[in-house]
Amino acid sequence: MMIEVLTLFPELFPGPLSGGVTGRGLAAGLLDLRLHNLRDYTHDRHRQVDDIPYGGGAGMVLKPEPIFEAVRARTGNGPVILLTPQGELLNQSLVRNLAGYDDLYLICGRYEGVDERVATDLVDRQISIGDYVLTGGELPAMVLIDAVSRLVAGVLGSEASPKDESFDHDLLEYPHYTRPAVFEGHAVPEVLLSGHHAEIERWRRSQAAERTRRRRPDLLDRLQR
Ligand code: 4GX
Repeated sequence: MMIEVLTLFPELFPGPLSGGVTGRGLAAGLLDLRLHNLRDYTHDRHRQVDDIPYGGGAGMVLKPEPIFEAVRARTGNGPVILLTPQGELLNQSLVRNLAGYDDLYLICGRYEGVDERVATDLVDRQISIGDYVLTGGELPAMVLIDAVSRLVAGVLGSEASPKDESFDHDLLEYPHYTRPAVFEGHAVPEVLLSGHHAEIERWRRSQAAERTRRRRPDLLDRLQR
């Protein structure tokens, strides 16, 4: 899968994506991360990417022309995505959908944001990684790339399958334990040491259901709809 990123700070990439599963995906060429510096799509002497907002107010807004020019120069034909708190919330079902494309084009905004015509007339989707305010779209882009990458065939090794995990059945994960059987006086639940696979399965299901009910009742509400 090819993932292109348009940003004022290409040097932030691959950043944390260089380690672990994503790092191996990149090294193996299963993921092809291509960075584009927004400033390279300006033509004036000052390479200006931002301007003051019409109507006044604090802060600067990214100009439309360099962003439009960059996107029009792309080679891929998958969705163009703007990372923004105004977007739809990223969740595992959206991640699965995005993982189905051969390529993605991610636009990272800075400052107060981007000219609204980027949102209305250029991008295919606007995506938010959560209801909090960051300083730019680069960390959200990395979050999206990480989540999508691990679903790309071959990226996640055989050490873990994306099958029986949290959210794939709309529940939180059951608790995991490893050795020692007693740590600082805290024992591993007996059932896990029993070797009764059917009972273990039943216990895990009930733990997953109970912690979802307690911690994330919103996930269960969504299931009922
Ligand atoms: N999930 N931010 C983007 C600038 C901006 C604002 C509006 C485009 C339109 C965020 C998030 C996030 C802060 C990234 C504002 N760019 N992005 N940036 N949460 O907080 O995605």
